[in-house]
Amino acid sequence: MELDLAIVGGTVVTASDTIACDVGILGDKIVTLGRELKAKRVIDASGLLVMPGGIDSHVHIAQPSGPEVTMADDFASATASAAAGGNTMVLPFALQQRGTSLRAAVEEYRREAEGECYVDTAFHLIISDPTPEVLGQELPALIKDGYTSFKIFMTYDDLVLRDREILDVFDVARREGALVMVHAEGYDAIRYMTERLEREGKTSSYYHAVSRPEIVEREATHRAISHAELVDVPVMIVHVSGREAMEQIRWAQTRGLKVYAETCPQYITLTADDLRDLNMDMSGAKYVCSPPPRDAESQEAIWEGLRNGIFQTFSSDHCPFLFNSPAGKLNPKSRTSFRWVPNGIPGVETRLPILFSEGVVKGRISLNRFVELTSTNHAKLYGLYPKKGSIGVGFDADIVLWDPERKETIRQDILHHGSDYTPWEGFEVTGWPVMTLLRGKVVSNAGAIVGEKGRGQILARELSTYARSSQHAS
Ligand code: DUC
Ligand code: ZN
Ligand code: ZN
Repeated sequence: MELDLAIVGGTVVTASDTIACDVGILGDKIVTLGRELKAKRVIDASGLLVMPGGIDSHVHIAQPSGPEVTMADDFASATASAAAGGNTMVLPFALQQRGTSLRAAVEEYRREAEGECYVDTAFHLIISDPTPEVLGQELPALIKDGYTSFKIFMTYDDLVLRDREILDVFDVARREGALVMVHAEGYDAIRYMTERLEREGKTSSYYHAVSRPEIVEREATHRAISHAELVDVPVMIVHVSGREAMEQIRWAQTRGLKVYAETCPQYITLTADDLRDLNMDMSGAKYVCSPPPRDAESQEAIWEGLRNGIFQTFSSDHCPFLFNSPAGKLNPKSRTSFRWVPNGIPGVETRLPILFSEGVVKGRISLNRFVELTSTNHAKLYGLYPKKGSIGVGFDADIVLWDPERKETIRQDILHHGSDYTPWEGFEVTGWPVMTLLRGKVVSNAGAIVGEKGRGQILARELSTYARSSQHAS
C-alpha cells in the first residue's frame, strides 16, 4: 500500500501516550503509525508535536441574537479561525426560537453552513420551547438523525426553561440517550440583582459581573444536578466559572452521578476587573460573557479542577460580537445598562495556545491531559469517538502540528475571526499551531488558510455511551 501522506520525525501525543513515530495517511484516514514511512508526500515534523486536531464542542456561529444584534462570525470565518487555531472540528448550536419548529431551525442552520466550512462541524440543538410536539416528535427524531446533544438555559428572557420544562426535557434525553448541556445561572436571582443595581445607578459593564455572582451559578448548578438525579439522566454543566459550582459538581461526581463539566479560557485568564471601563470608553463590554470571569482565587480553583478530573472538557464558548458596532457590544442601548450588552467573547482561535501555554508550559497539566481536555473527551462525550479525537489506526487524519517552543503575542491582527477585537490582546504565549490537517489535507499553514471552503463536512453523531442513564452500563 502506498501512503498518500506521511508526517515524519515528530512526537505523536494522544490522551494516553507520547511516542516518537511517523503517521501514515491514506485518503481521509490514519492507516499506520511506524518508523521511516514512505509516501507520495512527506511532511517533516521534526521538533514538532503531532496531536489530534482540537475539537471545540462549544462555539456559537451565526446564532440569532435578538432583533438588533448580529454575531460577528459566519460559518466561513468561524471555521477558518478554528483551523488557524489548530482545530479540526467545531460544534455550534442550532437555536430554536420560541414559537417555532426545532426541525425548521436545524434545516435553516444547515443551509447556512453547507459549502461554507473549512473544518468539520456537527450541531447541538438549543431548546427554548419544549412543546408537546417538540418533545414528542421533533426532538426524538432529530436525535435519531444524529443531533445527539442539546443545550438548555436556566436564564435569559427568550431562552429560560421553568423547572417543570427542564424535567420534561431531561426525560426525553434519558429515554433517547442524548446528552443535555446546561447553562446554569438562575433567572430570578439575576433579574433581582439587575433591577437592584439599575436602581442604584450601577449600570456600567462591570456590574454585569456583580449581577450574576457565583451564588447564582451555584444555585442553578445544584438545581440542575438535583433534577438530573431525579430523572436519572447524565448532564454536562457548561462554562463553569469557579469554585462554588465546582463544589456542587464534585459532590455529585463523588456520589457516582454522571455529571460532567466544561470550563473555558476566560476562567483561567480573565477576572471581573477586566469588565471595568477605562475612562468611560465602554471597553469593559469587550469582556462581558456569562457566567462572568471571577477572580484570581477562582482561577486557581479551575486549575485544580482541570488537574483532578472535575472537568472533562475545555472549550472556548466562542460567541463573537463586534465591539465597535451598533449591532454589537456598542449597540444603542448598551450604554444605558449592562443588561443590553451582548453576552459573549470570541476565542475559538486562542483556546489551544492559552491552555498549552498556561497549562502545559507552566507545568500545571501534562501534554496528555491537554489532548484529553481539548480533543479526545469532546469526541467521546459527543458521539464522535473513535472517528475523531485521537491519533491511531482508523481515526480521521485530523491533526495539528504544534511548535511547543514558539513564542507569540496574541493580537487581533493575526487572528481570522470576524470580531474586531480579542479579549487577549497582548497576551503572551509559548506554543503555537503551525499546521492543521483536516482528513489528510492541509487546511491551515503558518497562519494562512490554504484549505478549500466547503471541504468541512456537517456530521451526524452517534449516541454517546457517556449519555446513558445509570440503568445502562457505560
Ligand atoms: N452562554 C453561552 O454559552 N455562550 C454565550 C452566552 C451565554 O450565555
Ligand atoms: Zn451558556
Ligand atoms: Zn456558549
